[in-house]
Amino acid sequence: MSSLPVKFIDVCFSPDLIHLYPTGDRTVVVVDILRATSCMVTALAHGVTSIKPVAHLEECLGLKADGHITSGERNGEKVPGFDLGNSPFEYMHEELRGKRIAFTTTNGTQALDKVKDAREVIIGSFLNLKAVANYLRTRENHLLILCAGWKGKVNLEDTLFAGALVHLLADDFTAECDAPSMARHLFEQARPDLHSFLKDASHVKRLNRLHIEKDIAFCLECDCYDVVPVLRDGVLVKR
Ligand code: 3SL
Repeated sequence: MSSLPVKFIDVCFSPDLIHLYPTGDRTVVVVDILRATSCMVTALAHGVTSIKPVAHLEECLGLKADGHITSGERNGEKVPGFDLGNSPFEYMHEELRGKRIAFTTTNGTQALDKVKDAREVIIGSFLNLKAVANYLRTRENHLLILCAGWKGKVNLEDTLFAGALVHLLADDFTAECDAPSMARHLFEQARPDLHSFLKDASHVKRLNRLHIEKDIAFCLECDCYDVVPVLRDGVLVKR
């Protein structure tokens, strides 16, 4: 009787810890629930052709000359001179269909930059949770979930997503250290009402000051889109 090879799963709670994790043999799921990866998933689901994640503002602005829509934020707010900010609702507009976006954010695109040489990079959010889990079941690679956090610090919402994904993949992957079960326990506690669980989360408070409660509610909705963004040649496209 032949047994299937073991596939390992791990969770990195902050991009500042990424040096502890091998990525050359893994699929890395980058997650920034509020709001970068939720926006990326929404944009591709609504017909944007591609998203080029960039770490720096100047590089992003420079891509305008090349026909890109410039988008993103710093500290939650739209950058002066950019076409779009970082609300998922901005990425639902019909006129973005077929367009290429250049995207830079405080944490999400920085996290992506740190794993750009991984075997495979995909984008996760609650909006495409099941689609991501279904895709990962078909892959032979080991798995790392990278939480974008906030400026190197751990956050609750990305950890909850990691826990939700660990929960869905429990029969398919084997945990490598304690991080997956920590995230899963937290998710199981939060699961009955993610929104209430997160009401005192630091980034929720930060975003509430910008009066974007509806973004938070939307980013916590599960399985709105059957889309898995994958990084190909430095650009995110629909798989
Ligand atoms: O840090 C990021 O990448 C952003 O998603 C942060 S914010 O939600 O736009 O403030």
